[in-house]
Formats: sequence, C-alpha cells, structure tokens
Amino acid sequence: MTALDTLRGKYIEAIAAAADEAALEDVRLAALGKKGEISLKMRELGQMSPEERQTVGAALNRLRDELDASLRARKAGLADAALDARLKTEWLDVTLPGRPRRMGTIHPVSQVMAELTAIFADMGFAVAEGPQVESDWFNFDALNIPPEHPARQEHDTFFMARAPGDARPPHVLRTHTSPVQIRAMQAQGAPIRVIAPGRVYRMDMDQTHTPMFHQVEGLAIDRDISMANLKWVLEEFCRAFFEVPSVELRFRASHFPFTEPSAEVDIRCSWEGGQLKIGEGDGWLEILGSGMVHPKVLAAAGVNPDEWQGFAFGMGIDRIAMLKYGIPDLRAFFESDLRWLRHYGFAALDMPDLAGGLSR
Ligand code: 2U9
Repeated sequence: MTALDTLRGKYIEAIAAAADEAALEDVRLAALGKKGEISLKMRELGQMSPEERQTVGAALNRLRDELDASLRARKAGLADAALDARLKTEWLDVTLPGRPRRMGTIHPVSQVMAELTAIFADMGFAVAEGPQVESDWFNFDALNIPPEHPARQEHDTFFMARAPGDARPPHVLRTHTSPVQIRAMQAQGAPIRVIAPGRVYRMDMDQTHTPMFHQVEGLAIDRDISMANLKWVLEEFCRAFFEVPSVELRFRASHFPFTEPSAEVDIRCSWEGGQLKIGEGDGWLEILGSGMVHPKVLAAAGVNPDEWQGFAFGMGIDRIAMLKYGIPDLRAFFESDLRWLRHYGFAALDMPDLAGGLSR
C-alpha cells in the first residue's frame, strides 16, 4: 500500500465518522486546508524529478478530487439529517382546531361606515376626507351661511382659541362634513361623485345628541344631474343598507342654505311590538336631508353653476346604525363599555361587501 493509499483510507474513514458539520469541517481543513496533509504533499512536488512529479502529481490531484467529492456528499447528508431532526421537534398538526383569541370587535359606527362606503362605492362614489378643524369660510361662508345667517347660531359651534391679540376669525370644529366636498370640488372640479363620512362636532348633549357625532354626506355634480337621480341613489342606498327587497321614500319640501330646492326624506316603516321594520307598514321615519346644490355653493367651490349642477345629501351615521341594529341609546356609542361592544360589536376581519351580504 502506498503512502497516498494510507492517506486516502484515513480521510475517507474520518469523513464517514464526522458526526456533524463542524467535525466535518475539521477533517476538510486537516486534509485539504492550506496547511492540510494533501496540500503539504502538493508542495513537495517541486522537489521531485519531472517524471516522478507527473505520476505523483496526478495521483494527488485524483485523491484531492475524491476527498473533495466525499466531503461534499457527507456535508449534504449531515444537512439532511439535521433538517430531519429539526422537523421532528418542530412539527405542527395543522388539522387541530384553532384556539380562538379575543381580538376585540368592530364598533357599530365603524361597521356602518364600512357598509355605506361599500354601497356608495358600488354606485361610483369615491370617499373624500378633510380636516376636522376648519376655517369658518369652509364650514359656513362657502356653504351659503354668511356671518349673520341664523344657521350659524343653530349649528352650536365649538370655536378654537386664538392667541391673544389675533383678530382673525377663529377656526371651528367642523359642524358638518360639507367643507370636505367644498375642498373636493376645489381640488377636482366637476364632474364629481364623492361621499364624505366622518366626525362632526356640535355643542349639544342630551338623550339624542352628543357633542361629537358622525355624518355621511354625498355629492354628485355633472351637466344634467337632477332630483330624479337623487331619488334613485337614495332608494338604492336604503334598500342595500337596510338589506330589504324594497323601500319607499317620501320627499318633504324643506330648507337648507346650501341646497335649493331642499327636501327632507322619510322612509316607510312599521313599529310592530316595538320592533322597527323598514320598507313596510303605515309609519314614516325621517332619515336624511337632501337637495340640489345651491348655485352660490358651486361658485364658492370654483365650479361654474351655469355649466354644472347636482345633488347633495346628508345623514347621521349614529342614527342609521341605531335604526339598523336596534341600539336604543345613542350615548352608549361613546362610552367604550367593553361588555356593550361585545354585545353590539361585529367580528373583526369580516368587513362588509355587497357580494358577501353586508352585515352577514
Ligand atoms: C355641499 C353642498 C351641499 C349636504 C346636506 C343635509 C341636506 C342634511 C343633516 C342630516 C342629518 C345633517 O347629520 S344631520 O343632522 N344634513 O339635512 N345635508 S343637504 O349638502 C351639501 C353638502 C356639501 C358642497
């Protein structure tokens, strides 16, 4: 047996005996590392005669390649074994039933906002948002409510403090979401179709009023939009929102500074045994206000009223949430009572869409 055969036997055995990747690396360094036995033998070739160098050199190359291949094969085998061992300790039975965790619930107001957004999106309305602290121009003047207009007092406005000596009119907490549509028209012009859901503020607090509440307003402006379009959109909305096959709406003439003509809208309903049923019966329930946008409001928002016209409407989100889900007390919405939320809240991750049935 030659010296190389002995070397080969030693390392093939050591490779097979290496118990893990670290031990295998030690074997590799001892054989093929810079100062490894094979590498040292390669260096000795320089002192050999050309004939000897040719045969010993070729034999050393073969041995190096063989050990290299053997090291790689063993390394792959050890990695497979390590992975098998890990998988044995980390296995998971995916057929086990889930362990439900308390995730909290969706507040009825958020649920209703998501529902109405889905319904109006389906009719081509985009969602517009804007600041809750507004200048009095956006909240009042642009909406045809000049300083001396009685509606300014009726809005029970919260005013923001100004620095002493600052004579400019104070900013206000928006009393309706209408300034959002003024901003949307300024930014986008006409035609436009948006809804503006969000928080609004009025200094009022009793059984049916809270100082912060939620509104959704809608706006559709084009060249020939009429009250007929308004009627269809509101009927479609009410049918989808209350999840009934049909609804009947009644338009009563009214007055708002920002619309002309204006109408308050009632929905047919019954109150059998204290249970509200929408779409049937002899009763009427007021649910929203609406009208054709006043030409002065269009002009204030930079839209030419000789060219464009359209409708607007507004409704209280808290109120329609109470009607749909049978919630008796408005103030409970704002008390953050976890037991109440567990009762009236909605499953998280179960957001409404028209295809899936709004409230499931
Ligand atoms: C622009 C032009 C017109 C929005 C409208 C009403 C009628 C209305 C109330 C319903 C219940 C407020 O929450 S509530 O108290 N709103 O009756 N809102 S028309 O009219 C607009 C809005 C924006 C640019």
